[in-house]
Amino acid sequence: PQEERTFIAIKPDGVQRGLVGEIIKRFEQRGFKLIALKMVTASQDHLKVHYQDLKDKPFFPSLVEYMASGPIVAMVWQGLEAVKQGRIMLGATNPLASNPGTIRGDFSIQTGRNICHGSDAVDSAEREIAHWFKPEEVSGWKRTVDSWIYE
Ligand code: YYY
Ligand code: MG
Repeated sequence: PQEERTFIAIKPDGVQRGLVGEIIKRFEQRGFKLIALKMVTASQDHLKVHYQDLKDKPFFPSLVEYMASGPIVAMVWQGLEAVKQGRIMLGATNPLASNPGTIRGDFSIQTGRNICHGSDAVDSAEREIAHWFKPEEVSGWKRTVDSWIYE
C-alpha cells in the first residue's frame, strides 16, 4: 500500500503522567509501524520552529515554555493514511471535544495539557520528521507481519 509517515510526540505532561507505554501501545496495536523513536528535552528555539505556524497566537509563548519543560518522546509512525489516522487516534485539540476512545479524550482535560502531538498533513509531517530526526535515525526496517495487516 501507499504508506505515509507521521510525526507523533508524547509531550512533557504525557511523559510525566506515565502515558508513554499506553500511547505507543495504541499505535502498535492498530498496525502502524514504528520507524523512529527518541526521548529529547527540546530547546525553546527548536520548538519555535516546530510550531512556526502558531507564532502569532497568544498562547505561543506558554506553549513553547510547556513543551520545553521536560522530556518529550518523539516518534515516527508509518502506515496507510498514517497522518489522518494518527489525528483521529489523538482526538481533537481541545480534549473536552475529544471522543472517548481517543488518546486525548481518554487521558486529558485541557487544551494546554493535551499530552500528545500529531502532524496535521503529509507535508507538515515530512517537515516535522526532518526537524526532529536525522535521516539515519529513521529505520526502513522490514516487518514480517505486514502481509497480515495489508492485503
Ligand atoms: O495540532 P494540534 O496539537 O491539535 O493543535 P494546534 O492548533 O496545532 O496547536 C498546537 C498546540 O497548541 C495544541 O496541541 C495545544 C496548544 N494550544 C493552546 O494551548 N491553546 C489553543 N487555543 C490552541 C492550541
Ligand atoms: Mg497542530
